[in-house]
Amino acid sequence: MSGPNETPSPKPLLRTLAGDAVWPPPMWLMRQAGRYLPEYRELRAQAGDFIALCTAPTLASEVTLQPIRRYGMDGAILFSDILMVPWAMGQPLRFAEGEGPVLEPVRDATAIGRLDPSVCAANAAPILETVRLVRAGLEAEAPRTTLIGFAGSPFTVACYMVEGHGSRDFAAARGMAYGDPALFGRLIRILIEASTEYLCAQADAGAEALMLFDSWAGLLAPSQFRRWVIEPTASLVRAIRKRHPLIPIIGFPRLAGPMLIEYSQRTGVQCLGIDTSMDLRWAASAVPPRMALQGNLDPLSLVAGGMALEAEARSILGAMRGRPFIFNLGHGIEKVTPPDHVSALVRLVRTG
Ligand code: 1CP
Repeated sequence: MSGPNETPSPKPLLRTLAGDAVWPPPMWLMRQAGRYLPEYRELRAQAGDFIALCTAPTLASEVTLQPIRRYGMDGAILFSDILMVPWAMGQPLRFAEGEGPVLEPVRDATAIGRLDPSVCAANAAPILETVRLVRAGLEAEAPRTTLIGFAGSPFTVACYMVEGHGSRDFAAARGMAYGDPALFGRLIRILIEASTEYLCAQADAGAEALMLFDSWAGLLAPSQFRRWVIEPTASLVRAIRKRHPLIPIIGFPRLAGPMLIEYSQRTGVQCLGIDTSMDLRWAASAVPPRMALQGNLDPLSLVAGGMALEAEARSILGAMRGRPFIFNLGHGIEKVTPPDHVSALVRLVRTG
């Protein structure tokens, strides 16, 4: 972003986040570094487990840069995971093959009392080193690409911390939010503090924009959405802005539906990630006009490729022309995506 006395950034993604309707739109894809890429699978095999990969700066920065080299994306997202925040606060975590993340659940005051938000950024030192290496790599190889740091939003991270694993409904976490809101609120405040330190440290290390993944926001009833998504996100954004007043922040409250309107008005984010289920024209008409939108191609249309992909991508471009927009998926890329389909999509978006 540029202040009154600065020249505008030459980076298309940063210009879009500042409210310019850059066209053709900048693009990147959620989970663009990952198993669908042969070069990732090769490097992953060298690293051992997933946490080892996330905490090995040379390997993690290499993985982050792989899709930039292959496709010239406008955004490079730090290769890490939203669960590295609980890990950095001392909650035992492992990624079981084919099973997803497994944590030792925190469900009572004793377990929550053991979490220390003040050690998060220090324990995340290897991830912050990755940010430095990626930024240096981009300066050298892809000077127009923007480095995006990220964290999970407090609510979504709390879901995994309480549940202990992935879930369709996160009943234990949402149950705690109703049954013992004081305790759930304590966990949320710990996460706001840890995430503030962690995200500010990413910005200090060279992240140029930040994204908050709230993958499970859409599970909440409206009253709960206000209390556990909007208010904590607003506090987190305010706390980051005290130290990094200009850093653009992308909020992604997945499956928020019409609650997107309040989210856009009250959280202070500059850009909204839009999931696949949402009509982009509706989103554009419902939120402030200078607010950038990001999304929302169905990852399965990218698996299919051909005419189906072309029709979906063109419809998104047609709906978004003339407003600040970042082309992306509406959820993470599928493991079975042919890399050539991504090349075809990049060509299509680049011609506007
Ligand atoms: O073994 C492997 O290769 C692990 C697979 C994997 C990968 C590649 C996981 C485990 N995380 C990641 C990377 C990751 N996760 C990134 C990297 C950057 C990129 O986009 O390229 C990011 C931004 C995330 C964010 C993340 N992790 C989210 C939010 C987005 C979303 O997908 O909804 C969530 C919910 C997680 C938790 C998580 N980590 C990994 C898995 C399989 C899951 C989902 C678990 C579940 O709920 O079932």
